[in-house]
Amino acid sequence: MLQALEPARDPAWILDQHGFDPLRDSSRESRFAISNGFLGMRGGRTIDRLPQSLVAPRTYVAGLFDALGPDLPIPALVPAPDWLKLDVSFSALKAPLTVSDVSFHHRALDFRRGALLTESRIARPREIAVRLRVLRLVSLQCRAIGLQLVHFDIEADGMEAMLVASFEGLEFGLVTQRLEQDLGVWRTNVSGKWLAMAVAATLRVDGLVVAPKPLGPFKWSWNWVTKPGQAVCFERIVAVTRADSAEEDAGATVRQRLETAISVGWRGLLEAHETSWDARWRACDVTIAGDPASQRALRFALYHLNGAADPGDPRVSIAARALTGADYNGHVFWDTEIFLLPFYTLTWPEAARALLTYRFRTLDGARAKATRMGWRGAMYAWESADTGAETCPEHGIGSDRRVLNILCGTQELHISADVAYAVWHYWLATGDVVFLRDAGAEILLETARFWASRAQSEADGLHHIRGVIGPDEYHETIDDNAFTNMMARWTIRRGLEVAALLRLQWPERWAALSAAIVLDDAELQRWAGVADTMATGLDPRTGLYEQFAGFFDLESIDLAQYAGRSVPMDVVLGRERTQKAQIIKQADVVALMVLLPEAFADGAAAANFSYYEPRCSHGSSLSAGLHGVAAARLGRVDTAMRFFRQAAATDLADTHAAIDGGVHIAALGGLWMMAVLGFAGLTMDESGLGLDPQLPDDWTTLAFPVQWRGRAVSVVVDAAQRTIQATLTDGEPMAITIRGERHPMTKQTPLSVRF
Ligand code: IFM
Repeated sequence: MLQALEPARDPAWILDQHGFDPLRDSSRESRFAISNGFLGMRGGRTIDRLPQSLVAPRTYVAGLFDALGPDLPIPALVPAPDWLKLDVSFSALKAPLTVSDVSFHHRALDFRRGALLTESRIARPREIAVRLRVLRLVSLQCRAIGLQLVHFDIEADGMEAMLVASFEGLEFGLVTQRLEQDLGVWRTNVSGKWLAMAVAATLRVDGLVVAPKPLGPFKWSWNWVTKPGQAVCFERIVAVTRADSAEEDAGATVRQRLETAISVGWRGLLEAHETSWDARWRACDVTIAGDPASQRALRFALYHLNGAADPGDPRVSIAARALTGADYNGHVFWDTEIFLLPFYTLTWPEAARALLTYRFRTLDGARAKATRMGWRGAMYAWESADTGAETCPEHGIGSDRRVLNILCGTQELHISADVAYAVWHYWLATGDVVFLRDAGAEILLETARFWASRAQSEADGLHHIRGVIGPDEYHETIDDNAFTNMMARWTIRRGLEVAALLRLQWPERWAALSAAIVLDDAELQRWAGVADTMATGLDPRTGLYEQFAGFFDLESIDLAQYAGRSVPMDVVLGRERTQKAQIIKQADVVALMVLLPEAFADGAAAANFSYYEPRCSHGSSLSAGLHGVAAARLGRVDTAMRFFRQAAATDLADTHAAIDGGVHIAALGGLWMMAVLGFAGLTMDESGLGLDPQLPDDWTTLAFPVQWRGRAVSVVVDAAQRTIQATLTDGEPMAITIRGERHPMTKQTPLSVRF
C-alpha cells in the first residue's frame, strides 16, 4: 500500500502545502478538492482531523438539488454525508490525542493520478508517535466509487489501539428512508431525488484482517495491540448513487456498485482510476517549457477541468464552482458554455456533448421562461439547476453588504446566445451529425426565435434589444448592449443556417421538427430581417462598439488611480456612482471580440481593446481569461501574460482571495483558453483549424493536443527554433491554416512550419 500513498515528486504535477492554517484552510479545502463530475469532495483533513478540529470535508453529488423549503424555492446542491471520518485512540494515553499533538501535516494534490495524498505525524513525547499516510480519490473510471486508503506507523509497543471509522452528517438536510450498518438511502425534502450510499471498510494488521465491531449505521471499530514495525492498513470503498425518481431503486443500484467495486479490490480500482486519468492527460495536457509557475497553474486548471465533467450524465452540467464548494448553490451559468466548452469540445467531445445535451434536456424550461416573460422560443435560465427553470435569486447581499434586487434572472439574456454559440462550435469541431440533427438544431432554432421576438423594430428602421444586463453586470436595464445584440444577431443567423442545412440534408427531420415547433418560411424570413437590421452600436469611423446606448456619455474614471484596492470598484464608489460611470465589471465588448473576431476587422480589435481594457475593473474572476485571449491575439503578449497570472492567482494565491466557496472553474477554463486560443492562436471555423502563435518571452515551447472532427492533432510551438509543428496523430488527412497559409496534413508526414 505504501507505494500508492507516495505523491509525485515532480513539482509540475503536484500542488502541495505544509502545516495547517485555520484562517486559510477553508480556501485550501476548495483548492485541494477531488472530483469526477459526479462526486466532489472538498480537501479537508480526514484521519488527521481529530475531535477538536473544526474542518469537515464535504461530499457533493452532481444533480442532488433540493429547495430549502416552500418559501425558499431556490434549489441548491445538498451535501451528502461525509464518508471519510476516522478516529484513532490508544487506551494507555493519559489524555486523548488532539490537534495540538499534530506536529507535521503535508497535503499533496497529485494531478497526474487525480488523488489527494496527506501525511501527518501526531506525537506526544515519551508516550506515542503516529505517522499517517492517506490517499483519497473519487474514481474517474467508475464515478460512483470513492476510495480511502490509510497507512499507520505507530511508535508504541504493547498499547491497546482502537480505530473508529464512521460517516458524518447522516441526517444533514435529507430525509432518511433506510439506514443499515453499511447502506443508507435518503430522499430530498422537496425535489423528489434519492441518494444511496454503501460502504465496505477493512483493517489489516501485518496483512491479517482484523474483525470489525459494528457500532450502528456506517460505524465500525477495530481493536489491536501495537508492536514496533507493525503494518496497519485501512481501506474504505464507498459507492454512491443518485436517482431522480422513486422508480429507480437507488438502494439496489448502490449495493450492486459496491459489490462490483469490492470484487475489483482497491488495487484494481486505483489502477483503473489512474488509467482513466492517464487517458485524460494524453488528450489534454498542455506543456510549457521555460515557465514552471505557469506550467503548474495550467496543470492545476486541467486537473479541475477534467474532474468537473461527467460524459455519462447529460442530466447535469458544471456549476460555477464545479463540485468543490457551496457558492452559487451549485447553479450553472454562461461560465460553462463560454469558458469551459472550448476546452471540452476540443479535448473531450464526449463531455462537451453531455453538457450540451443538458441544455437540450432543459429546453422546455427555457421555452417556459420565454413564454412567462412574454417572448417566443427559448430563453435559458441565467442560473440553472436541474429542470431548466430560472433559479437566480431575486435578492442578494451586494459587495457593499446591502440587500439588493438581483435582476439577472430577467435581464441577463445573453445566456441564450451563449448556449447557441457553444452548440454551433461543438458542431463545427466534431461534425457530430446525430447531436446536431436530434438536439442542437432545436436549441439553435428556439434561441434564434427568442431573439427575433425579443428585438423590437423601431422608427429608425433598426431592431433594438432594450432593458438588459450584459456581461458587465454593474450596468442594469440598459439598451442595445453590443455583446447581447451581436450575439443575438449571430444566433439568428445560425438558426437560419441550421434550418437550411436540415432542409437540405435531413428533410424528414426538418419536416418533423418544423411541424413540432410550428416554424414556417414566413417566420424564417422575418428572422433574417431582424438580423439584418439589428442595432450594433458600431461607430464605423472609429471602429468602436459602444458597450450600450449611452455608455460613452457616462463619467470617465481613471481606474489607475485605484490600483492596489482590495475591494471591487462598486464598493469603492458605491453602486449608484458605478452605474453612472464607464467602469466595467468584466470583459464585455472584449468578450465579443474573442467570440466573434470577424466582427472586428481593420484594426477595430486593437481600437476596442485599447478603449475598454483600461475601463475594466475585473470585478469578476471570468474577466482575466477573455482579456488575456484578446491581448494575446493582438500580439500584446506582456499584457496577456499579466492576465494569465491574474487568472492563475484566483485559486492559487493565498494573498487576499478567499476561495472557500469553491474553485472558480471558469477562470480555470480561461487559463486553457489563454494558452491555446491566445498564445498558440488556435482558431476554428468552417474551413478548419488555424494557428497563429505569439508566445510569452519565457515560454520556450508550448505543446498541446486537440481533437478535430474525429481526428487527433498535436501541436508544438517552439519559440527557440521558431517553428510550429502540427502532427496528425490519428484520423483522416486534413488541412490546417498556419499564419494564414493552408497546409495539408497526413498521418505519415508531420508538418513543420517556420515563423
Ligand atoms: O457567470 C458569472 C457572472 O458573469 C459574474 N458573476 C458570477 C457568475 C458565476 O461565475
